[in-house]
Amino acid sequence: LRSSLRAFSRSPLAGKVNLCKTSTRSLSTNSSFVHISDHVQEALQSKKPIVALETTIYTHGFPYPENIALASHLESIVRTNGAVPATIGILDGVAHIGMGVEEILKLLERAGQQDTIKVSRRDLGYICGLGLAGRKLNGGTTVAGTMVLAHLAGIKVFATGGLGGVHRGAESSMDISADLTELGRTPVAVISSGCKSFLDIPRTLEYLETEGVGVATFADGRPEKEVDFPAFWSRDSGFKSPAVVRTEEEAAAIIHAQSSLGISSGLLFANPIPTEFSIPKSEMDVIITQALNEADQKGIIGKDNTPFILSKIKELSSGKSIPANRALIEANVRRGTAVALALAKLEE
Ligand code: PSU
Ligand code: MN
Repeated sequence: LRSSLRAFSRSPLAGKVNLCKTSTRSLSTNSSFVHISDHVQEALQSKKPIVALETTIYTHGFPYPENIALASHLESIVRTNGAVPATIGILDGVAHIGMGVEEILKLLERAGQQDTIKVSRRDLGYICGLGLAGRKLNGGTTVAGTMVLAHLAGIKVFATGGLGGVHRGAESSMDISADLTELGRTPVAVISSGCKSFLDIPRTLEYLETEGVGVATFADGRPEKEVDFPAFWSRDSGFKSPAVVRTEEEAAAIIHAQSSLGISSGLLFANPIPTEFSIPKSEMDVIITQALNEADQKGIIGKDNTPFILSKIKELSSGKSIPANRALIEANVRRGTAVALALAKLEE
């Protein structure tokens, strides 16, 4: 092993690998495609804890102007708990890591408009390339898109609401969110409330296992055997979590271990919705079935499927799901911030 490592260190690849490693902390802000804000750059340099935040939830989830209130509230949760927020999104064909207030306003006020696109991994080259060519589009980044950009900047912790997953009927539609493959290939830890039960939760867990993604749910005092992988509005999904963590320190230690071991896949930490906001699964199931039927009848597939179902659910629950949605995102951001703080301590 030692001699092969020595041989490797002399090979031309070695320099490149090193370059890659160090460049994550010194990526130029002057790229035509990526802009890392001053506040995020400063935090990276001084090794302050940073929490990445996505923008598809604002452009394709919450309507304007509620999305603005949520965005600024989430940033303030990160700040008041001692970390630096990095809201990530695309403006005029440039990927912004750490958006400022004006930039957030500019992206979010065009939520729901045709020219504000939902940007997953596959769309990043497209939207940034078009920007260079003079067609300047804006976009909200999904979990996958946000992970790619967070990793580019060297950010390891990312908090959001819900994760994409394997859709019901995926055995014929093949609709599996790119969030899952992204978790398989990009070393960023995502804190979310699991995924919505309009998805196929057991198959989502199987897929994550195949992709080599560590999935652990916060126990919140429950005995390990009773901890389900959460289903967004409901704390329980009927499916056990593959692993359990008790504290944010444990989560941070896992991130640190995985990074020290050189494992390049991501991690998923599931944080069940606060009990007082939890909506019983039976209640949500009725609404979800109706939303799924409608999407099916209307033939809504591909990237439009998730936003369509989400807005249908909102409509059918007559807005009841909104406070729950907001509460769980806030709880995830709080937890994500605590994980980032604990990780920064380990990395001192
Ligand atoms: N699930 C939610 N809320 C969301 C999303 C998913 O409960 O806002 C968004 C996230 O940005 C996620 C994306 O990454 O949808 C997944 O979309 P798709 O299934 O098309 O990959
Ligand atoms: Mn999909």
